[in-house]
Amino acid sequence: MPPSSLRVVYAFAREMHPKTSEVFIEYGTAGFRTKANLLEHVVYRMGLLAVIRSRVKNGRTIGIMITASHNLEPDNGVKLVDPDGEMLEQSWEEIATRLANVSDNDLESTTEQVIKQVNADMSLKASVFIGMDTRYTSPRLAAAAANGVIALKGTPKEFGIVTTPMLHFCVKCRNDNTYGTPTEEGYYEKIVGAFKKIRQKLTVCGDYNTTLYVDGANGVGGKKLNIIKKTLDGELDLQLFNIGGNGGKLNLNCGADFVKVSQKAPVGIEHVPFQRVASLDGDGDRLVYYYIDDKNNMNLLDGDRIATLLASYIAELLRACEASSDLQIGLVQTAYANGASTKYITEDLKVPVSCVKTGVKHLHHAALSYDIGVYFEANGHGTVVYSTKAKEVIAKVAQEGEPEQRKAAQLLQNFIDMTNETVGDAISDLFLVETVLCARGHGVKQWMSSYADLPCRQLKVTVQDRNAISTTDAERQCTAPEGLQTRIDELVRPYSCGRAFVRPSGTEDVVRVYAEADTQLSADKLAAEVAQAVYDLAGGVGARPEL
Ligand code: G16
Repeated sequence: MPPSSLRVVYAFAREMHPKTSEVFIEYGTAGFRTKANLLEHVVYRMGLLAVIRSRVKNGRTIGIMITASHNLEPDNGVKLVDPDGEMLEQSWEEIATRLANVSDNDLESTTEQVIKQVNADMSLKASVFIGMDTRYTSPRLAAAAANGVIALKGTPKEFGIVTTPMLHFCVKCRNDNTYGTPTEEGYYEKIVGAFKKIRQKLTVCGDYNTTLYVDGANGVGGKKLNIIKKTLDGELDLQLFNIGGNGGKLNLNCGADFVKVSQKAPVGIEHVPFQRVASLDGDGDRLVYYYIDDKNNMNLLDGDRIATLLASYIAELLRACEASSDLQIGLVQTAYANGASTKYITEDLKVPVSCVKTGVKHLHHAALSYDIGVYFEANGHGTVVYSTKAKEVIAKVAQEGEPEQRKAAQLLQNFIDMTNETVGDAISDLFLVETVLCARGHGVKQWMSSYADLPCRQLKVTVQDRNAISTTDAERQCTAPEGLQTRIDELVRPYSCGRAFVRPSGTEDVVRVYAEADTQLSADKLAAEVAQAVYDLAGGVGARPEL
């Protein structure tokens, strides 16, 4: 593409997707996220960037997902997906931020600079897959992304409404046809197909029952499960709630984030004591479970629980294959992981744990250092990644092992097929969890009994500039503003099993506060005290948090 053709980049921008806001926007934890009306020019520019990225990757397909995931309806967002279905390489986030913030007048020259900087061969073909969630602002933004792709003579392919993990899956399949077929149907075929295969090998027993309630957060995940439900041949009886309709609003008082953060049951769900409920988030990339007990208490089974459940089952199958000494399994968490889960993983499961910064991109990267890496954020965002070596060892046992070993290895192969290895995926994770519970004949009580969570509380504080907060040590220590960490240390000291940290959110304009302690009362009090310290020392706005 000759440089003169870049003029069209400006023409499209000025005529169709002008930059109308001076608000600086940054590529954060999961791409750009803000009020939807501030995003059109940003998304258009990400269309341009996706084409450049595709050319740098020799014409391999790049993904653009229009979603603000767990955020409420007025927000929206955009993120890029790399050829292997992973999040955009981190070194490109600065480029994305630069391109998103230049004026329309400087867009052509900045695009040219970026092309030179990354050494993109603009004569190559470029392919970009575009997906969107159910927000009413998403179609307009998806069109802006497609225009960005067209402006640089790339080929956009629109997938319409899909879950975020489905788009990641399709991008991966398009670039690696051994992984699956790059369509929504291809996704069902692989993930749901593997679930059905594995269920035929298991007998429903013990306290496991096949009825599962689902909170769809009024987003895309519930809608897709409604399609899947009809194909399950009775292996799992999905009772779907909050799947849009009935005036339910996206992520409002429902969905995985609400359930995890508020530690309350979502609205819109019938309560039956000890009934398993799976709660998805708005774009279907997070999953937590909960149940209400006979005393009407809410019991949360979050990302830490899912991680331990999956890791222990995989370890069990590896032992049955007699492959556990050949393959190193490891677990990756963030600072939000409940202290009790980390203790259980290291002391009982004897699986090594690493702690990294919030953001699936960081967890995914760390998990790749193990032969089998299980990663989950406590908020329910995670998956399992298997190295080529792991897949080869398991395949060999499935072919050549003794009968019992072969059986375990074949189960493990189905388990791998059921896993969306590209990114955290609520639907795939739901099938993985249901498989383990069914294989063990466990209901929620047994699942819950593996360890006792330390009571915890999360709060949000609004400050003038959340970037005034800096952190280190996987966000467990605060380095700025001065004095805040010393204050947090003083506040934590009197509490038994006390722990607290603060960090700026990368998806909302807030500072997040996390605290845990030996009782719920103490965790709540500690969180409120730390929130006050943030407010006082980091420029709080609005009402001061109350104790
Ligand atoms: C995104 C990220 C997650 C992260 C969450 C909250 O989730 O993908 O890794 O934990 O945001 O991030 P923060 O605390 O920085 O706001 P989602 O489900 O919203 O895409």
